[in-house]
Amino acid sequence: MAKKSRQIGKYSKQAKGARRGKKASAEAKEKQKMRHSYRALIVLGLLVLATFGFGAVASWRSLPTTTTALPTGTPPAMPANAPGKEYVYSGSALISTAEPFREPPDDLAVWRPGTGVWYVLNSSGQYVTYTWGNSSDLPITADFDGDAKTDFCIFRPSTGEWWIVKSSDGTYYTVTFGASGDVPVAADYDGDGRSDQAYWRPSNYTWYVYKSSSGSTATQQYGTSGDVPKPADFDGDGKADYTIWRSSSYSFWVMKSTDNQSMTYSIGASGDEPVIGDYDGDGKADYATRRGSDNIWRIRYSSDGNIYNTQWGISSDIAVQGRYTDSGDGDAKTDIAVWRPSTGVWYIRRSTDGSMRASYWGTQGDIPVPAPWRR
Ligand SMILES: [Ca+2]
Ligand SMILES: [Ca+2]
Ligand SMILES: [Ca+2]
Ligand SMILES: [Ca+2]
Repeated sequence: MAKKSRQIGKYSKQAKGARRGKKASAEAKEKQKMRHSYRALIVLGLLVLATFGFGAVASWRSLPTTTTALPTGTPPAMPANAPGKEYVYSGSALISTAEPFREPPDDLAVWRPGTGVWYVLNSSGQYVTYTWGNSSDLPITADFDGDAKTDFCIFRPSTGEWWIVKSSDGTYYTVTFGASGDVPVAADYDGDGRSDQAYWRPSNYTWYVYKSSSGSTATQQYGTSGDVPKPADFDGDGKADYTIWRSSSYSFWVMKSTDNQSMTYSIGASGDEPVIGDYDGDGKADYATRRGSDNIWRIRYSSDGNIYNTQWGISSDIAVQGRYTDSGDGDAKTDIAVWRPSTGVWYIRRSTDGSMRASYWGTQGDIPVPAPWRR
């Protein structure tokens, strides 16, 4: 019976189809349309999945890899400036801060790119460690909250982000200022006692400064292709001057913050390295170079205009000139100093009497970050 029924059914369908040939053709078209609709739906679904999937992967890939949680909100208000201080910079490093009662010296410190750990040694022989940043970041030594203590900070070249831990209260914030390829040149350009986020763009030789005093951005084209930005206060007004080192003519070019006039000074020879500091302690940065072949530091004192040559270190050393202090050296002058990566030893030439202080701190692969950490 069942077989017969199916046969009948088949027959019936065929008969029905024969009777309604035109309608069957229309139905087939309708079914085809539906199949197309289903396919369209499936394709749309796949597209949606792909979009969300890619978005998830993209956002996962763009997550920062610092060891702390993502920051939220806008940077908090900065504390008021402490007046009456004078700041001297070497590159982005604050090398001297004059205060009414105490002048903070530079502490020995290194940053370890592999782990992102900062190791800061203070003058009492105590040390602190802090994990901040990863291997592709650049360590920055600057005082953004103006408490005369250096803040833990990294600049992320891939995104132009500054990740800053304020020494005043331990909180952190990020600022996006700059882009891939820019050179960070943090310093106090407006002279309010707080470092400003700043970068120099090699493609257009332009300085971009996010002024801490006003929150506005200053731009200034200064320099040319191949130059190296090294901001420092050459005219001694407490404001960093746009400064570049031109190795092709072994010359410094400075745009003075006092009158925006440019001045230049040639010292050394091709291949020399700029080692700006305030070696005579008069509050003005001095032109200085270091040569790898003879390890001679050539320093022009701003106070008397003379050039003083001092041999110090070996060519594989890293220059870490700064104002270090110990029992035998407590003046305001920058000390000639090198850090030896192979041994982790700092060789500091005391500005007071030219004697040597040797201190072990750091290991091969570290980046020296001496600054007034005061921890
Ligand atoms: Ca600070
Ligand atoms: Ca400032
Ligand atoms: Ca200046
Ligand atoms: Ca000087």
